[in-house]
Amino acid sequence: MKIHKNATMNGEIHIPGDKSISHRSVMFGAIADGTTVVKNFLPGADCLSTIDCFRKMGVDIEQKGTDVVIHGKGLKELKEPSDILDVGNSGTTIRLMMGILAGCEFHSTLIGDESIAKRPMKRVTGPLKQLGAKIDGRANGEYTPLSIRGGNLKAITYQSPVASAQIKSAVLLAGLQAEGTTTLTEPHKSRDHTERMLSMFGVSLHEDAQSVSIEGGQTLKATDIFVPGDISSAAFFLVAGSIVPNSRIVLKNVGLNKTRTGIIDVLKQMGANLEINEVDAKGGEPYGDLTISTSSLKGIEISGDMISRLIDEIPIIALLATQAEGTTIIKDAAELKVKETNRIDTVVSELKKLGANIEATDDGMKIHGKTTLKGGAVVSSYGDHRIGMMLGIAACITERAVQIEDTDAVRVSYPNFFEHIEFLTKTV
Ligand code: SPQ
Repeated sequence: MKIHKNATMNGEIHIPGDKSISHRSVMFGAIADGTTVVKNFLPGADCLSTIDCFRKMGVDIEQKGTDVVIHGKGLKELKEPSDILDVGNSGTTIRLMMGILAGCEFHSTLIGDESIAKRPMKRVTGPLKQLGAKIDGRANGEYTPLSIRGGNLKAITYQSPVASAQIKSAVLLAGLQAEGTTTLTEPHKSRDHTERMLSMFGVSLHEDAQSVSIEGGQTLKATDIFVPGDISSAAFFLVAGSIVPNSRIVLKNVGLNKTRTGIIDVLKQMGANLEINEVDAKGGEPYGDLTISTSSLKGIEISGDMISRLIDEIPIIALLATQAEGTTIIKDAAELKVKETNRIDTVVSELKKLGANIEATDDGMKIHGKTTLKGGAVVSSYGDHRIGMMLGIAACITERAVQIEDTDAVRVSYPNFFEHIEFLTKTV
């Protein structure tokens, strides 16, 4: 795909449904009793992998675009899959599903694509084994393929070494099926969609600042879910609106859960012209409309507990920082190394090719702005949706055209991303 520099970006778009919430709506609907109706579901490749895996375990799921109906029969009715469960590119699918499978007495095998094969799984298989699940996999359960036979779980108290919603959710979903009360503590609070949605399905949890406890043996009752727009997808157009000259973009119905809004805090600290109009909290998740316009930005430091509130937005924040006066330092973000790609390496290498003054550090990066991005280069997403989209926005401000390889990766979380770029640049 070749993108040419655009003069302005103007208009209003509806950001597709939140990926994290869409995954959970299918998983929890599948293990609940009754019919769960989901609206504004994200029909991205990752969430479709989740649907496919639960269909293989005998769950009747109807999906038409953004409407999904799940006919759940409860946890006990999940069936041993006759085939391998393939999660594609989705870390959320494999890690959360393992938490569910940890309580199921049947056998299953999980695989994913080349990227999943490199991502660490012991962070989840470790605590699940402590609960009593039998799990094996390449490198002693660190990598896929993984095989699991669950059942007979006993509650644990677990101190997670990293703030991760995937670890927390897997442990809670196994804890739901264990004898006793399972408690997980994390260094900083990670996104809390699992806790919010389990409550909507009638499960009671006990939460304080960094811990959450769940009593085993509770059942889920079907409910209706409205999925707000994904703030991680909105982030690309929040940045586009700030850095493309003479722009104003309105983003409708974007999720504003505080565990995810680090990007909004960063934009404000950097001096962006951003208006927030919170609308509602339908389905336990707050959401609202965001209006962003071209801004004069300054560099800042991003570190500590802010990182888990914007971990997936760091690639696009790095681009934002190239257009800010001064230095932006991103630290405490070593988790970036174990995402779909090593996002410290891929962000730094691809932005350098476009002319950015950026350097990698052990746990993040330093970006010196403000730089004119020259472009005129061939760059790649390396199969990572967030890198592909960051490069798509970068190409809107480069002096010369950019050729982006492997743009298909955007299907994972934002299938109509390039259509939205085209729409906004046409409405001038
Ligand atoms: O699902 P996957 O592949 O892990 O997706 C990513 C992403 O960029 O979309 C991470 F690469 O998002 C994760 C996120 O980083 C989704 C997620 C969730 O839904 O629970 C939690 C975060 O991961 P983690 O490891 O911090 O729990």
